[in-house]
Amino acid sequence: MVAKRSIDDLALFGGAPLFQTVRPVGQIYMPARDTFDTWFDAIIERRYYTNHGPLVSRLDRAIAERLDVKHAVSVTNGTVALMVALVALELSGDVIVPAFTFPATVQALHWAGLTPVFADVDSRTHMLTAESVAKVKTDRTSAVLGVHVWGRACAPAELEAYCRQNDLRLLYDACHAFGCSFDGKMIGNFGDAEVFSFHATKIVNAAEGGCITTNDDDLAARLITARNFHRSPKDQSVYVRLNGKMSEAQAAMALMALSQFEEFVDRNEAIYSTYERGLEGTSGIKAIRYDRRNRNNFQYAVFEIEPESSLSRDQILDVLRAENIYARRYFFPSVHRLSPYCDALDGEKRELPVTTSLCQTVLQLPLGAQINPEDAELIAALLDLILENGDEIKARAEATAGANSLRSGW
Ligand code: T4K
Repeated sequence: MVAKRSIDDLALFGGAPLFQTVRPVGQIYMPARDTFDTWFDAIIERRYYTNHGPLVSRLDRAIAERLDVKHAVSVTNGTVALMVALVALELSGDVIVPAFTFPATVQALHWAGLTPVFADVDSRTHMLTAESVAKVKTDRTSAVLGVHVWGRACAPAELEAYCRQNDLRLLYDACHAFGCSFDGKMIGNFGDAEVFSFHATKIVNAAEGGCITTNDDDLAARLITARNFHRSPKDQSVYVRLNGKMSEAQAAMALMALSQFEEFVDRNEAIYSTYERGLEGTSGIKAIRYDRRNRNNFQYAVFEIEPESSLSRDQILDVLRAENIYARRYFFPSVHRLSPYCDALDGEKRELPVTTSLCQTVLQLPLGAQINPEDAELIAALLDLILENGDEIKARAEATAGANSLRSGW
């Protein structure tokens, strides 16, 4: 791999791609093959594959210990974790939620028979604030579902105080935030409950997996029944039923990932810091920084394309993609612009100006097992070249647009 020195070298204009193989967004960390075999051989020897097996119990204990929380309840994935938590919280009516999130956050509310009410997010943190929540709260509001976007905590002190004063439950989607802390306290301890994802693209890779944490004993008891068809002793209840049980195979993968967690975080941080340093002096792009006083998992390298850039975020993505750099727009489109949610909104409620703007400007760079700091250095240098020569790239791309299959139009 050789750094590109001029825009003539860009793959968009016929040069060889910077990378021969794709550099994706997504953690995709896997254990060594022999470690994997050892754990899976043991499952096969036990001949016990699901229904609250020993590895799931061990994982629940390991998570509770690591996050310093009383209860951890593992389930099949992060979306199911949200569904189980919402059912166990026994909510009704409206729940305030950001539209700047993965659709699963909102789909889980919908599934649980609740009405999502969107609040805008803060332009600096990309998350809900007590002020934005207060703007949309009504008598029908029963809870707030905050999202710890990019692994940073979503205003825990502020939102907890607001929810207490207004008699609302507070649930957090912490799918990005495993192993992160805020103000000396691990994420997993905030609100009534918090929900994590162990999808392959997350730092704890169980292929699919998820977990709910809480310090509330009664809620934990309800979570445990809710994930297991919400069975009553005589099987006579009419609750919404759901199979959310995690399998032994998933638990084994999560436990293997936990045993290497610090190593993954260090690796992520080295890549993230390379991007941060490499793009420090580049105009038109801004890093969303991690507060080093907290623990971070550095899963995401998030940048915003600023107004002075002559190329839009989507045009930059096209240039990168031609180089086999699969940077992404997260989240796009925002959930309030997706059907059926947009159909139910009228007038002012459709306007979430910060959310809408972030969806046009946020750029997520590759970070994880398939990237190393040397790749990140090359990607940062390439972005610098792209942003410094935006006008010329745009003019050339527009002139050749007919000959290229450009996604966003130039
Ligand atoms: N709340 C939030 C805030 C979330 O971000 C998510 C999920 C949830 C809730 C729900 O949690 P889960 O129910 O998923 O546990 C991904 C993931 O599927 C999803 O877990 C994640 N968030 C979401 C943000 O992203 P895609 O459609 O973007 O993934 P995909 O297939 O495009 O993969 C990304 C890159 O990783 C690709 O370049 C390919 C590569 N990849 C992917 C997989 C799955 C691999 O190399 N190997 C793999 O096995 O959704």
